Formats: sequence, C-alpha cells, structure tokens
Amino acid sequence: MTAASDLPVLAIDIGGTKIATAEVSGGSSIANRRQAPTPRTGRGDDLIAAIAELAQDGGFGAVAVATTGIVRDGALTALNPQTLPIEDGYPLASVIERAFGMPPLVVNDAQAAAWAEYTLGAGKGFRNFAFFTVSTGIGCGLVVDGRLQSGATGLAGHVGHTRSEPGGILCGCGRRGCLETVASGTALARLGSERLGRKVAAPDVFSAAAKGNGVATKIIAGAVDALVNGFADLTASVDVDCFAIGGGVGLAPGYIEALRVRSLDLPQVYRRPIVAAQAGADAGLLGAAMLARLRI
Ligand code: BMX
Ligand code: ZN
Repeated sequence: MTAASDLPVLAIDIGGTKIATAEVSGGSSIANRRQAPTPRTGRGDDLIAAIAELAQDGGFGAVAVATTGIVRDGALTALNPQTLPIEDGYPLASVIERAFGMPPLVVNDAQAAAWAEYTLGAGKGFRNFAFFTVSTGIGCGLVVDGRLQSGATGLAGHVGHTRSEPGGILCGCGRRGCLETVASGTALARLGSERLGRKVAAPDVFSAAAKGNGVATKIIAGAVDALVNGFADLTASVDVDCFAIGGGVGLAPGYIEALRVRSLDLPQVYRRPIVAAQAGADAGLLGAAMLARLRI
C-alpha cells in the first residue's frame, strides 16, 4: 500500500480573480495545474463547484487549500468582501472534506505563499520575513523568528488593512484609507478609471504610464509610496529582514525597482531588501501543499 506521504497533494488556490488547482509531489514539483475565473457570486458552494470542475478526486495523500480571506478553524470569512464576496464563516474545510473525502489543510493565500517563499524561495535563510502579494487585494504573510504567523483568529499579516491614507475612502473591511484602497490592483483600476476618464483595469494604468501618461505615472507612484511606507511600518513592528513581492501587480515590469528606489527615501533604519518572489503564481499552491505535508 502507498503511504499518504508518497502520494501527491491536491493543492487549491482560491483568489479574488482566479482559482487554481494542481498536484504537488515531492515538496515542490507541480503537475496538472489548472485555472478558472473565481465565481464572484457570494456563494461559497459556487467556489466548490468551480474547484470540482478543475480537480480530479482520488489518488491524493492530502488536500491543501490556500484562500484569500480570513481562515479561522477551517471557516472562511472575507475581511474585504470586495476582494472576494462570500458568506461569513463559510465552512470551507468541511465542504471540501465532503467533496474530496479527506479533511483539508486550509490557510490564507498570502500566509501560504509566505511559507513557500520562506522555505524554498526568496525568504530562504532569513528568520523574519514578509511576503506581499499585490493583486486583486494586498495580502501579506509573515514569518517571525522562523514561524509562520496566522494568529488566533487568522488575521495575522493583513497589512493591506493598515491605514495608509487618513480620511481616505471606505475599505470593504470597514476602515477608511486602508493600504488596499490605495495600492491594490482593484485600487489602481478604480483610480485609473476615475482620473483617466475611461474604464480601465490595472494593467491599462501600467501601459499608460509606460507611454508617458503623467496621470497614470502619478497613480502608480502613489501606490508605490503607500506600499513602501507599509513596509517601514512593518519593519518598525517586527524588524523584517527581507520583503518578497508577488502578485500580478507586484510582478509588473519595473514595479519592484520602483519600490526599491522609493525605499531609498526612507530613513536608513527602516530600509530592507525588496526582492521578487520566486515561486511566482504557484507560491500559494506550493505553500499550502507544504503545510499539509507537515501535518501528514
Ligand atoms: C484581502 C484579503 C486577504 C488576502 C488579500 C489578497 C479578503 C477576501 N482577502 O486583503 O485575506 O490575502 O486580499 O488576496 O478579505 P488576493 O485575492 O488578491 O490574492
Ligand atoms: Zn481595509
């Protein structure tokens, strides 16, 4: 009989824009990666239906889920329902267990990606490490003194919801002026659409800036400034050794360089290396699979 630890892990990544599934073997080898748009209906069961379409069932040693939102005792709640609308406390772990026949490991997407980067990517060798995904929302996973932080309620690392702009717009989490309202892909699309006078998505703001559009350049500079100050706040809180950046916006050409340049304006005491995440779009899948393996 094959031991559970010899079989691949079915890894599932639920983001605000897309859902991915893959089989992860031997720690970091990915096969059968599939992807589909996230059903943004607000119904958790529609997420499960989309996952069931993507993933085979059977032949796995474990099931691992990385998801946007707060994970507490296997239940999922959106901190910002604009990033993923879902009913509060959706029992993700028990519904996945019913669908796939085994209790899954469920973890926040940025926390999972931070673990992957810390273990085998950009965070290797650091004791205090932060991974930021700048995508639909802004996620952050924190490793402090070698331990992944999730907190008693799953909230640890939600730096996207620290205040960036006093008196700024209302965030979906209920606070005003969160970093996510200024620097996420959603924020860039909103600010771009407001200020460029046409409906645009985040990549359009980057291409307009690349063509020399001053309004687009200013929007991106504002986001970069907000993020770099978020890094400084976090450095002041837990003395982060290194920041790794992922996500569709974070990995846009020139973005990390812009963060580095802006960070040079910070007082020396707050400056830390800013590097690209190495696992790219697979970090959430890999990190969740690794955490599930630790449990087998
Ligand atoms: C939001 C929050 C985080 C998440 C981050 C990045 C929700 C639904 N999500 O701040 O939990 O890590 O977005 O999410 O409240 P992504 O979907 O952009 O990867
Ligand atoms: Zn918020």
